[in-house]
Amino acid sequence: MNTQIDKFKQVTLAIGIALSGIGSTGAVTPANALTFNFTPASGTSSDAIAGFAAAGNLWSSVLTDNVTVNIDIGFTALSPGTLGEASSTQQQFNYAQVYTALNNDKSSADDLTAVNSLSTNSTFKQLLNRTANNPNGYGSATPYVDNDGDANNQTIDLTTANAKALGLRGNGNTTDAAISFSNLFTWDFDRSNGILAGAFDFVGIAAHEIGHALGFISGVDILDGNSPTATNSQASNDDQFTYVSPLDLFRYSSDSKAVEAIDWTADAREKYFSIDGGATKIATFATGTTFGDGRQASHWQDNLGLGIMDPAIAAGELLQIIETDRRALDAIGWNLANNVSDRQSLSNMAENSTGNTSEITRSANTANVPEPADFVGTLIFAAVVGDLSIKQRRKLAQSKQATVTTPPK
Ligand SMILES: [Ca+2]
Ligand SMILES: [Ca+2]
Ligand SMILES: [Ca+2]
Ligand SMILES: [Ca+2]
Ligand SMILES: [Zn+2]
Repeated sequence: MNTQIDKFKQVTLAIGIALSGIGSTGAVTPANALTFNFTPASGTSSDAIAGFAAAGNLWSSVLTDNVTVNIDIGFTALSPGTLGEASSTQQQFNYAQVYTALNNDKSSADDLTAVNSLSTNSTFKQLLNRTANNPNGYGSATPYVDNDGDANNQTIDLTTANAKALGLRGNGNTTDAAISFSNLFTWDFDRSNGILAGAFDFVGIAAHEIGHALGFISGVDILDGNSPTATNSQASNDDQFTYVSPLDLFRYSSDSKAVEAIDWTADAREKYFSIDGGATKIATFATGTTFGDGRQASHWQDNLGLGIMDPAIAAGELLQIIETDRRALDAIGWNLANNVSDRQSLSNMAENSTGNTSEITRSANTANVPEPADFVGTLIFAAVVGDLSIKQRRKLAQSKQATVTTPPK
């Protein structure tokens, strides 16, 4: 009954500017503050600008890294049926750099567990499928262990905001994400009195998009969108898929756990977030638009109330940042605020006074969920994963220039 929130683009790579800005971060931002620098397109309404600011505040209340995230925002007439568009800027690093950064960034018990689960070699092992050189056959869906140590076993693809949280790049003027909402839909900009039936939670969905920018992404969407289908037989070798995200380092299945590897396959087997090598399942992930459950892998599994990174939402529903979301962001390099549940209850639980964030689910909003007739039929963020042509990415990955490419608008 829910409608899909978005299709999140992972289009742009910024190559070769690692570490250039480090050392200047403390000078421009106050201590322990995650700040958002929103740049509205001309014509963006004051409601929308305020809505983005409120969404940023939801994250600033739970994350404390000295990071400034630059986001271009817009609120305009998009193509019919498109709720909004979003994309992030991403940058690739060697796995060893990311491991070291995660290790240095530890600030919670979860961080300790998470880093302990990671490979201490310069490469990592993954369960993979659908590659041209799958030993089970060209493009085969049968998973295999890829531990050959080549490019996709030693590269991590981070959103630039995530890289900042890990100290892998400094604050700067680079656009970290671009988010546009359609003004052709009915939005509720005010969470303080719940979400109107038939309207969508602007602040919650903006926070969802920001969550992607902060690093809640999976490169499995790249594999899912660039593997052979009935109409396109082209597969690529494993070493082309250098898009494992930090969150993917904690993506497991029972099969991958058995071989002590992360699960980076595109198929519908259950995948889950685990910070202890797959032993403990914190929450399940969506598994892919083409070969998975129909939702982009850069989300929690649909319809289980797993958090703000749920792939779908009903009109009238209030989206919440909950414990699962915070644990994911914590593990990939963000620092959680102390007493985070108290702060959450003040800032994020607008219509619920029971206090404990982790226990608040969609049921709090049941009264506001409209009848099916009120749902908007297609509510899809525009970019399709299939647009993420491997060819384009190859070209970008090979241009090792000290340039930054901003996301297409
Ligand atoms: Ca490989
Ligand atoms: Ca309202
Ligand atoms: Ca952390
Ligand atoms: Ca951090
Ligand atoms: Zn999304």
